[in-house]
Amino acid sequence: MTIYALSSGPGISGIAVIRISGKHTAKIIKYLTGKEPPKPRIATLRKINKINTSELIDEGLILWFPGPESYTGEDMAEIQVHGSKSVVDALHSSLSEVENCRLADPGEFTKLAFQNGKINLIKAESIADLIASETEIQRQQAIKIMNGKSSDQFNFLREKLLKILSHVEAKIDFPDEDLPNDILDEIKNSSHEVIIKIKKILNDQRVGERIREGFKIAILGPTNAGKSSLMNYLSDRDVAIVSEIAGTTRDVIETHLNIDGYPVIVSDTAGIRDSRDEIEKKGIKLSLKRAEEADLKLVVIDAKSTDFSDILNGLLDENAILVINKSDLLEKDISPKIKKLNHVLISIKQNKNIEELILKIKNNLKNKFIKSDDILITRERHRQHLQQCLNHLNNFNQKKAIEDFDKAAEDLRLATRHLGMIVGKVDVEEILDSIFNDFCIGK
Ligand SMILES: Nc1nc2c(ncn2[C@@H]2O[C@H](COP(=O)(O)OP(=O)(O)O)[C@@H](O)[C@H]2O)c(=O)[nH]1
Ligand SMILES: [Mg+2]
Repeated sequence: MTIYALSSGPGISGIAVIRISGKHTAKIIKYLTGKEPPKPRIATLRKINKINTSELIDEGLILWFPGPESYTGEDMAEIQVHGSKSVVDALHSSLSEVENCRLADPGEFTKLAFQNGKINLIKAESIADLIASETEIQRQQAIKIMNGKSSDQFNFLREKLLKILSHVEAKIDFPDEDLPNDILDEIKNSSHEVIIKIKKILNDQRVGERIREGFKIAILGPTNAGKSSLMNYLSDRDVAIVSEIAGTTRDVIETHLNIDGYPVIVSDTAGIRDSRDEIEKKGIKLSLKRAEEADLKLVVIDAKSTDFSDILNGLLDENAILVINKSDLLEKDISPKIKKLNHVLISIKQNKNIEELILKIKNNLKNKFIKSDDILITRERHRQHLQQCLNHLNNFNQKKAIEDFDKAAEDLRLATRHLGMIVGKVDVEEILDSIFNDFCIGK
């Protein structure tokens, strides 16, 4: 099967790039241009006709990449034409007429690259991350991992485990031979070393995932405190409805922001109060769930409020900032009970003191995103395999007696397998689809 797809972005552009991959690629170029493929990897201007006619679609550059020296490892071509919808449609329609040639699925080019051994799984994921990256810090993380930063580490640990495994298996194959003491020591030291390394990798405060997915800020508090107003202020546009009618916001509203280069997802939530309205109650439940998932909570209250519910009190932990809004309405001091809590007093209406709040948010972000070269995990998938690997290694380490060698070997095999699954060194068909489905078509 030969596949094709628009690889550049949709919409009008100066140039559009259409990729073709598969064994019919050379034949397709011939159909389209009436000529043999040009010299490999040299951009060559050709007239591109509708298939089997001499009706010109456009003039464009053809790049011919004979396999296996191509992105997918198969014969490939990239056709650069003018980036209009009609040109791209005409070319697509011609390609669809070729037998055994079809539109690519999302991520299919990269999936082929993985299946043909051109890239490993981590690299495939990081290509998706690079394409999706919106901020500088996301780009930096994706490119480092694409360059093998984490694959190298995981492969290094896996090699170590394989070496231990070979010693243990030797003991199983030749049970009468005593393993020299230094080899037993080496097994112990090596497995201990791997355990310590993995623990260190896992103990990363999930910075990699936060960078990839965005740092989650939830705006919470009672109705009418100014939560939606704050959301709109932060995002510099009207994303949420602001109204004096309590209970206006019911669904969680999300917006993606770039604060000093840090990717942030802010959610505005329904005001927390006792409500009999079923829909509002559902909204309040969602708010509390957001509060649990958030990396940082902005608990907003009205400066004139005197009571402070248990729910709100429960939200104030080290990952929360208490924001007291509507300072413009204050005639006397805020209630002493609330005043003694660490807080920022603002007025969104009069634009007062909001800079201080933003500074606090930024400092919180900076502390959570502490730059470290030790960050190797960017997805829950990595974390789970690494944790499983660690569990099996711990089991392995607990087996002491010689009779346990068989079982110990099995623990090691499972540990090695989980490390391998991160990089894609074992049969991983079942996890492939979930990874490549995240891509867009043409990648
Ligand atoms: N006086 C005053 N009113 C505000 C301030 N911030 C928001 N409001 C008003 O308070 C009401 C409720 O605001 P909203 O953002 O919808 O609150 P939410 O229910 O917490 O989302 C609206 O009428 C806003 O215009 C402020 O700083 N001072
Ligand atoms: Mg609201």
